[in-house]
Amino acid sequence: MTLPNDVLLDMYRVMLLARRLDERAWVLHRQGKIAFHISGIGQEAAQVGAAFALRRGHDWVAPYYRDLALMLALGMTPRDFMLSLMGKAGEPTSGARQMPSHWSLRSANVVSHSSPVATQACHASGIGLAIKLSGKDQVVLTTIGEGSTAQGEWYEAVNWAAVHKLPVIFLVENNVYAISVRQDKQMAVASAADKAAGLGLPGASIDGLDPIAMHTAMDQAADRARRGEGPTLLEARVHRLTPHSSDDDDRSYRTREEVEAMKSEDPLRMFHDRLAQRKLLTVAAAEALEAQAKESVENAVQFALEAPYPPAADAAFPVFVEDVRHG
Ligand SMILES: Cc1ncc(C[n+]2csc(CCOP(=O)(O)OP(=O)(O)O)c2C)c(N)n1
Repeated sequence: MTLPNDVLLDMYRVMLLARRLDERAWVLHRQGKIAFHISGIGQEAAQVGAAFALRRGHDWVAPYYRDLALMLALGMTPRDFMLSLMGKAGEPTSGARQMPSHWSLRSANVVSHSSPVATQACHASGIGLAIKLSGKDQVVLTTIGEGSTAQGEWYEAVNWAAVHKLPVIFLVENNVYAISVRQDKQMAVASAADKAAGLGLPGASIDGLDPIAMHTAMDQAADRARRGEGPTLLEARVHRLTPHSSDDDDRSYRTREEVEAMKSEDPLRMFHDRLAQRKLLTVAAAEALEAQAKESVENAVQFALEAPYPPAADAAFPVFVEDVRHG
């Protein structure tokens, strides 16, 4: 499928916005204005390609913490993100009750995930079963890092979806590291997609630095799911261009040369160059998008800095229910 020019430009716009927001979050962390950040820099193309292949607002999504670009593509705003980073009142992902980047967005059927990795895959298969039982034509996308595909929950979720032909797309964003642990210490196969063979569903490994390739693979997987043919396992090969999180120093487990080599394949810059070569993105248009992204990021930062914290009296609600009735 050939994507229209305005869609390609919109993909670039979202990737750029995600990058600038993410970079700003690192600065806020270094300034002591936020406590924690977990970054998606380097994974934007895979996420945006995937999101744009969904019927946004109709399909369901059970994402993982690195999915800032995916969430923006689904309609989350920079203000929502900044409020959640700062734990301010009105932040939509958890009402400031858990760490940032646990996501949730009602308007796009995005369900929040738990901190134990891989549990979102079980949520996705459960939602897939509900969709199948109700006869709707929705699909569920769930994303995960390759290290987390070693978890029992992930195998159970994929197995269940394959057995019952549920409309789920399992997308593995393979950035080679699970914090400090390289892929060859996480799995005995070359690609996370190879795991599909033993579980009875199709699997494919995609260049996750290319949003168009990603979109094509996702589109086919979504069609398959809507036809009732069941789940697909996709691996997007991506780079993690930052440390695992703001609490991590990646100099202890990877060389600067390795990171620099990855930066030479920056998906944002590569997509920019591709669109420019095809004369879809002029210098003026690229500058305008930069200015827009910057303005929207600074506006969100200012808004969140000035926003109040939630009242302390609300801290336990609805975490603990005070009035429990039995029978
Ligand atoms: C069940 C469980 N074990 C350990 C952790 C701590 N933890 C958080 S992220 C992470 C690494 C996950 O790596 P991967 O799945 O490859 O995703 P990436 O962070 O590389 O995108 C670990 C071990 C956790 N949150 N949950």
